[in-house]
Amino acid sequence: YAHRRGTTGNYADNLEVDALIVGAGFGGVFVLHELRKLGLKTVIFEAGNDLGGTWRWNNYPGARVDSEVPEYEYSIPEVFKDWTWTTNYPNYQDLRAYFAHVDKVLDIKKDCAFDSVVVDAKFNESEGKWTVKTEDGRTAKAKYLVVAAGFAAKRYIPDFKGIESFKGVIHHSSFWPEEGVDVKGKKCAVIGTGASGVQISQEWGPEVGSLKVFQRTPNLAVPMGKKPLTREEQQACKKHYPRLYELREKCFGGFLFSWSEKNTFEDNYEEQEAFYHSLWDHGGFGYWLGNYKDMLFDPKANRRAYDFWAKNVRSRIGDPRKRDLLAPLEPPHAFGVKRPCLEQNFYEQFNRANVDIIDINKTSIAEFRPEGILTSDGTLHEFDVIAVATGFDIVTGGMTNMGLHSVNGTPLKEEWKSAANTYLGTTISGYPNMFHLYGPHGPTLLSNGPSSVEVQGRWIADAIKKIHREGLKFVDPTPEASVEWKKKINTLSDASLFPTTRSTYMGGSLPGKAFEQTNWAGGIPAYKDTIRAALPEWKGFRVV
Ligand code: N01
Repeated sequence: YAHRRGTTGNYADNLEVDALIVGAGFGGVFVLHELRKLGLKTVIFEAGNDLGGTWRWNNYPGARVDSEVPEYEYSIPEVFKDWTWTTNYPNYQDLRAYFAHVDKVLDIKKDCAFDSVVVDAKFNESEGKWTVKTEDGRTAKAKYLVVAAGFAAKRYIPDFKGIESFKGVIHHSSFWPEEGVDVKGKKCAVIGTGASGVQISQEWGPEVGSLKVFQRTPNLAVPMGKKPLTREEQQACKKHYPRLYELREKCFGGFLFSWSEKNTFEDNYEEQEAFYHSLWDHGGFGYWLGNYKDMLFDPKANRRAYDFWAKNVRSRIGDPRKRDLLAPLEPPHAFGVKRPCLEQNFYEQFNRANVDIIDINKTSIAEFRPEGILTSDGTLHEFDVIAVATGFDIVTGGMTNMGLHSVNGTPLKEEWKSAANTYLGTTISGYPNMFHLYGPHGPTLLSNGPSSVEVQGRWIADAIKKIHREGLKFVDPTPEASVEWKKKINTLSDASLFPTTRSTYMGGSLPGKAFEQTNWAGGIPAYKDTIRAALPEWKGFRVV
């Protein structure tokens, strides 16, 4: 975390609070706001030096959100009423400015301890409190612990041979220097073609001397549809925002659209083409989570959607070799079982003579050398700057790497070695009074972040309110409830095509990590109903 340091923590040693939140991104800030309404003394421990979570860390070239505003913001009227965006897909600078605005309106930072990296946390049943320790040796006690670490808190850098010998500039996408890196005229490489790799490549193409993109799996990226937004058009719509925020929680992914009511082959070919085009031309995730309702379930329907994707993308790439690598005729996997990146002009970059794609399935990365990367065919690719965009210990990594322990003293990291287990995607058996959001077994990666965060954040606040009202010491989900929840997670996922491919939904890039669904694949409305139903009678909880 070193180079995100700067401010000192706001809290001294031996802090005692009602609730301690870990993480000052969308999730943590929302929960703080909710718990303040209950009159609880609450603080956030944040590893970085400011608000913003993922947008504090991910400032790589071209970093931009893939959910549209105003869906991608809080539904809090005091916050949205005086806020104006300049584009429907804000970049990381816009999002940082948004968090500064949130702070100005809600006075969030006064309850934040920055530079506070949590390394240990245990609950004492007789005391009914969590003891949390930070890397710099501070201790805090709280009745409630809320983990809001997000799905990308722990970066993953493959164990490339000789990586430390490279003499040029090299950074992981989520740890890019604040001051940026000058790439003008330089020999550059991007490793990985997830959303981060696609966005960096797209940004670098016009600037660099040369660019080589190391690809393992093509990203089945779809057009973003970015456009400018005026202040007037936003102001004119604001009276509808409360309704809009109600609506987003009624849509599968927490966006303002949902699946088509039709299956693919209920339409003839021309009708399918017209429907696909309407989604494609609009841009955004519509071609994914607003497609025919059987697209993620029926292999034939999925293939039809893939073929439309390939036809459109292939027409944008001039060179046949690059075309076949970036958008092959045969699908590398079912369309949409890996999150499609939203691109602006990613494919056009490869029409530049100085931009190339390297298929690491054919010529793998053998080792790093001081001058660059040696591939398995014996070619030494020389570079000045390398972006490692290989992703994260996705979804679970934030929670398993902060020293959380069960009441029996077992580290969560151990317990989740072969499988993650939660109850309701908000609690874990053996971790009393601990809640999490936008993490394992919630709609998380299959949703618009703020929608998930608000559904889960309000539930957490209501659970805590109920504990208070009923004078309870703690609540802890039972192991049986946790087993049932896991079955539900798997049943939802197994009905779809998700388990056919390793993806960020199914464990991600980290070698050796369990191949299992870590997200609720049933959509936000069903999720909300399910978690809400558990609360009145504490269904599935041991109550003390
Ligand atoms: O990471 P990823 P990310 N050698 O895990 C490859 C969201 N996000 O940072 O596909 C070489 O998706 C790996 O290959 P493969 C995003 O939606 C959102 O891009 O596993 N390559 C893949 O290409 C996602 O949910 C936004 O075969 C290796 C890439 O590295 C999450 O954050 C922006 C490799 C990793 O892709 C993470 O996205 C950025 C190896 N050993 C991120 N190991 C927006 O809002 C892995 N790869 C726009």
